[in-house]
Amino acid sequence: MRIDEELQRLVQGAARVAVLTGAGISAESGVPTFRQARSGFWERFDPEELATPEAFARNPRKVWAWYAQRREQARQAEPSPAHRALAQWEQLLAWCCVVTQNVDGLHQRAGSGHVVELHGNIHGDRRFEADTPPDEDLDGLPRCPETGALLRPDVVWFGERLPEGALEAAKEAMRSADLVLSVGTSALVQPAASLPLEALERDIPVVEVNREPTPLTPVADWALQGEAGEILPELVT
Ligand code: BJW
Repeated sequence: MRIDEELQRLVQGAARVAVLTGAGISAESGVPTFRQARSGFWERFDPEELATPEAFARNPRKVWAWYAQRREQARQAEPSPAHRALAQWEQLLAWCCVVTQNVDGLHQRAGSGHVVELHGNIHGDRRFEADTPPDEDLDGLPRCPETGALLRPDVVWFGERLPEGALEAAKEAMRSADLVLSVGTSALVQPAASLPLEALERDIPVVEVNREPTPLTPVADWALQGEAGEILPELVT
C-alpha cells in the first residue's frame, strides 16, 4: 500500500501515541474475529448469544466449551506482524499505550509494555456471582479450589462494567496522545468504539486500519483499507 506523505510525516513526528485494537489485529495470528462468516466448529457458537452473563447462567457448560476452545487457540497463537510492529514502534516513541479489546494477551507477548485490556483476559477466572442451574448441571466445571464457587472466564460480557480503572486509563491515553490509531475493530461495541471519536472531538488525528469500512471510516482523518499485518509494519517501523 502507498502511504500518503502527509500521513507518513504525521506518524514519524508523533511522540505520544494511543492505539485502540480489536479482533482484526489477531486474525492474522489465527484467532477468529467475532463478526465474520463462520464455518465448522464456530457454526455452533454465536458470540452475541454466548458473551453474556445470562447465557452463562443458562448454560455454563456450553459457554465454558467455547472459552476452553478459544483459550487453546490463544495459547497456540503467535503474535502477528501487526502486534510486533506496535511493540517495535513503542521503542521509538516517548510514550505509547495499546488499548485493546482483545483478551488473548498477544500484545504483551509481542513485547508491548503498556497495554490496557478493556475486556479482560481469557486466561483468567473469577467467581460467577449470579444464580446458576441446579448443582447436577455443573459437574466438572471449573470451581474455586478454596470456596467451591463456580468460576467464569475473567472477561467482560455484554451488559457488564469494564474492569476497574480500565476505561479511565483508556480515556486518559486517548486524551494525552498526539496521534490515535484504531486497528482491526468493527467499531461497533461500546464504550470502546467511542474512544477514537472522543479523540476526534479534541482535534487529535485518528488513523484507522481495517480490512473493511466501519462506522469510524467516514470520520477518521485517514482510513487505510487492508490487512493490519501489511499496513502497520510499513506505517510505523
Ligand atoms: C481486519 C483484519 C485484518 C479482520 N486486518 N482488519 C451504547 C449504545 C449502544 C449499545 C451500548 C452502548 N453502551 C453499551 C452498550 C451495550 C454493549 C454494546 O456495545 N453493544 C453493541 C453490540 C451495540 N456494550 C456493553 O455491554 C459493554 N458494557 C457496558 O457498556 O457496560 C455499561 C455498564 C455500566 C454500569 C454497570 C453495568 C454496565 C461491554 C461490552 C463487552 C464486549 N465483550 C466482547 C466479548 C469479550 C470476551 C470474549 O472475548 O469472549 O468483546 S463481545 C466482542 O466484541 C469482544 C470484542 O472485544 C468486541 C469488539 O469486537 P471487535 O474487536 O471490534 O471484533 P469484530 O469481530 O467485531 O471486528 C473485527 C474487525 O477486524 C472487522 O472490522 C474486520 O474488518 C477487521 N479485520 N481481519 C485489519 N487482517
